Amino acid sequence: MQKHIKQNSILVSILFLFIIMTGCDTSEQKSAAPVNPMGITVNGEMEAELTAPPNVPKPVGNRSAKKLIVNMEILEKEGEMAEGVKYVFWTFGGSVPGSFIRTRVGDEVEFHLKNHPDNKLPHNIDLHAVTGPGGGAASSFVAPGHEVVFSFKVINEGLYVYHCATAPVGMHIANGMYGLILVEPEGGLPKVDKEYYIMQGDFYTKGKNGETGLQAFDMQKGVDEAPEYVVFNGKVGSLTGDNAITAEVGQNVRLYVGNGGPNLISSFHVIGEIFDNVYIEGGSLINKNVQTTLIPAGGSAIVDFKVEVPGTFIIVDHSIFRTFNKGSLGMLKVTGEENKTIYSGKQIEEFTILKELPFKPCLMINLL
Ligand SMILES: [Cu+2]
Repeated sequence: MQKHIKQNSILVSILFLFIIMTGCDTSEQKSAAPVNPMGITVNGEMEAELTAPPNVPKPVGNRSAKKLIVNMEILEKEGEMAEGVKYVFWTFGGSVPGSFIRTRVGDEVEFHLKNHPDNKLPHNIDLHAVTGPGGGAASSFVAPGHEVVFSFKVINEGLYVYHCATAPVGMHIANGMYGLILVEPEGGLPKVDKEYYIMQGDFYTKGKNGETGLQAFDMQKGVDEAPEYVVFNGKVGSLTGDNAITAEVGQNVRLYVGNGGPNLISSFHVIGEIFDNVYIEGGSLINKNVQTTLIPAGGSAIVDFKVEVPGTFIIVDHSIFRTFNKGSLGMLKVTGEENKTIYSGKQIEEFTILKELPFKPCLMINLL
């Protein structure tokens, strides 16, 4: 009898513990439960701010979900690929990459896509942020002089590529028809001091790299994946000299980086910096302390880093011939106080006269 009572009391204790533990689990799950985007109701409407690279629109911050009107016009226009090299770019909003679109999860986007009357070809848009067949492509095919309207609910946060998906798709993308749409989470991304928009693309001209004059698109080079130019923001030098992006020592910098392709994968790197955070492939997973991040064609990454010392930091595709021979070179210029502890600069420059060698006494070898 006593044995039974003892067994029962042990069972009751175990059951009690189980109930407490189960109760704890339930409350934790409740507090960590993600917001269902489909349950977010929109509150009013606004027109989306659109920006040309390297600029991005203002952060969404704490604004509520809205009906967000995007007015975008496709323009086929002649521009400069490199000094003296002209090219007819096909653009979303007049720039390569196209206008940056900034939304938040739960927004209902009403997309107005116009094809300028002076354009020669029909186009459309496939937004990777859209959940639906073709990412909007099937609903957005538009002839020159016409406008189409379609709408979508923004369900997944992240940084997404958009591009033209009209045949031949490779040609439309290769002519510059791509850009980025950012979907911020509820309450927005963590604040930083400076934000920029950079997108890589590979270009296929009839003439070899550097051949001047108006260059036509070369379909065979596109098929062969053998670009003459690999550039950031649509041209050689888009982010160098006076076009360099800037920051001050102590600031946190965020780069929204995309890769339009159409063919190449980018090994994105900033020489002399380490990315504190990388939102891998533009999604929600954050990797820390990254030197080079891989960005697939039709993909993206968000990189954050604090700039600690002044100087010019070179932005590259670390498939390095592309940088020094095909154009994928940008600059981040940082101004402010030196910090000799973090980086000393050149400390010693020694010279040795090698008297024993049959050189003239004035010949010196720099040991550094
Ligand atoms: Cu197109």
